[in-house]
Amino acid sequence: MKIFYSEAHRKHFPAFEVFDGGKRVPYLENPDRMDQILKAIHKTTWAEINEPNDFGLDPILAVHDKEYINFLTSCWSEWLDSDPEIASTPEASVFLPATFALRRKTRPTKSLHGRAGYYMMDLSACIVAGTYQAALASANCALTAAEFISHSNSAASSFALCRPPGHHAGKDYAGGYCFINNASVAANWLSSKGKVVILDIDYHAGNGTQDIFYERNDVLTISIHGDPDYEYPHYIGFADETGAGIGLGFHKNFPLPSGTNDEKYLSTIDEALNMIKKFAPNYLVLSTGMDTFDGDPLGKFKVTHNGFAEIGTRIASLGLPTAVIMEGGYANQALGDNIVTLLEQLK
Ligand code: SP5
Ligand code: ZN
Repeated sequence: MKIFYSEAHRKHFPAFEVFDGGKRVPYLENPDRMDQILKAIHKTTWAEINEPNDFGLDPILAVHDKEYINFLTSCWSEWLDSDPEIASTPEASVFLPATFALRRKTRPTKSLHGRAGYYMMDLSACIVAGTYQAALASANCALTAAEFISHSNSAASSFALCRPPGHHAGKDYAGGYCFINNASVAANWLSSKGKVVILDIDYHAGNGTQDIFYERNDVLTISIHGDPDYEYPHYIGFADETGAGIGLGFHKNFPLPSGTNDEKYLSTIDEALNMIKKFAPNYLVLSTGMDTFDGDPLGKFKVTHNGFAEIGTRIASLGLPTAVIMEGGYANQALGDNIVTLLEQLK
């Protein structure tokens, strides 16, 4: 299986994030996640790791707002320029706003903070010097994985080992460790070549992906996740959100209870797969988070290692060209083996 991976993710390693209550904790979405995955991948016989190609900004700007991308490009240097002492103060070693734009009747204002609170949805998408470069390389991994499956005639799969992840990033906002919506950029790129479905199996609702395709009928989006009634991102991912305009009926959320185990999860996968078969897409983009794992520090599901193998088997039974896009998963010790067991079914 072709795997697309860039070392650029190492440039994005904020010292901390902020949890509810204002607690500073070490950034859970860390480079060690990739090292664990690479370690497991190197143990297999079928993996072929490649650098991504550079697609330039056009396919990214086909999904994201230009001013938002401009903000990501320059905010770190603007932050440094705002106070020459900043780089050496541990308290300010990541860039985060402390005021957020409420609802949509707001606008980005000129100041750095006026754009930051507008373009960011929470306190877990910390920006440091290398964030933008890492995010671009991550998007290129997804695009290269999409390009690979578009060229092969059979039901080939590819794996984009993306970091930072993408599914919480919307057209004009970052959040939840995500800056550029890698899966959406890849799916949108593929949509000029055929019908695309994005199936999001990260533990958290794929709010960014939902927003981006909500009014489109050429890309079906499905997300299986912890019910927003108790889980982040809290305000989106409910069962009654099914698309709008011509996109009505082309989005589906499966909010699941805390404690969801393999059996419950797999029966939900089967429902999702039935929807996908009816849609009859040409390509599958699989937003793959491993944070549904029993033991993930951010999740409340109980999916097991064997569960991931079975999820992979059932998804593979669709027989679709599949670009697997890495999203979340924070039980680093188990992360590599979990993703590899899923990939093994799709190779
Ligand atoms: C890509 C991805 O999986 N992003 C997830 C971002 C989740 N951020 C949520 C932060 C809420 C922290 N709540 C702490 C509970 C720890 N027991
Ligand atoms: Zn997640």
